[in-house]
Amino acid sequence: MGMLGAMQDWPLRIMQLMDHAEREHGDREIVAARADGTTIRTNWKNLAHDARRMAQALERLGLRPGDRVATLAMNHDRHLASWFGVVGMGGVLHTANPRLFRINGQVFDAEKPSHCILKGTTEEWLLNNNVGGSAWVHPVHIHFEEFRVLKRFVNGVEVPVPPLMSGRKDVMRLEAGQGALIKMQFRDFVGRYLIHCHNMNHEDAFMMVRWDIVPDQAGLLNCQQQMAAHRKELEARFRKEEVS
Ligand SMILES: [Cu+2]
Repeated sequence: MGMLGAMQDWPLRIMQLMDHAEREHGDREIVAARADGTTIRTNWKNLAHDARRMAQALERLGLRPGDRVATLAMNHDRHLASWFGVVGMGGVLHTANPRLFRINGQVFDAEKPSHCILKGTTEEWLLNNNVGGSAWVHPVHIHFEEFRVLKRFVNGVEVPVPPLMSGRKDVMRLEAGQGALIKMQFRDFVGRYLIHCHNMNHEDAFMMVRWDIVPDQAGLLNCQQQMAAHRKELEARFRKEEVS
């Protein structure tokens, strides 16, 4: 027996989003601010045109489908055009970002843990969106196991946990100035896990931390040694950056 679902019978590809936007919303305005302070006003029709030019330019440069293209750009119209341009010619896009985020003063390193946990324990973590002058919302996502929200804060003052937030969660949405005390249990598994911001531009710039669950005291000691080495390395790197 077969059944027709409500899903489309064609694969949803990135370029179909672009085609749809051009066809159905061609005049819809796109406003972008560039780093030099200028404001650019364009629309989906022009953007689709720019993306095709970008794809052709990449092909002329000798790029072939499957080749990787990295972009170094902020969130403006040219970057948007290059997203669709790269994907349109069959390339694989990597949005490289030189301005890496830090969490607790550390940049992300996939090879080293930034926090060590002994299996079978429970921990309370304080999540704080307290970057001065920033209005960004960070949907903080934690891998491994769902947590419970024990307390919520706005600018350091405790506020009630609303009913919607009292269940088990794996994302904590934090607006500027908001914080949360959460509780997690580390029961069945050991290994490497992540906590990261789910805003795509933030996770692309590595707003994330690796944390490990280890099986025993020997594992904990080993993990802590790696963590200390990581911190030392970062300190040396930042000192070098400040000097140069
Ligand atoms: Cu974020």
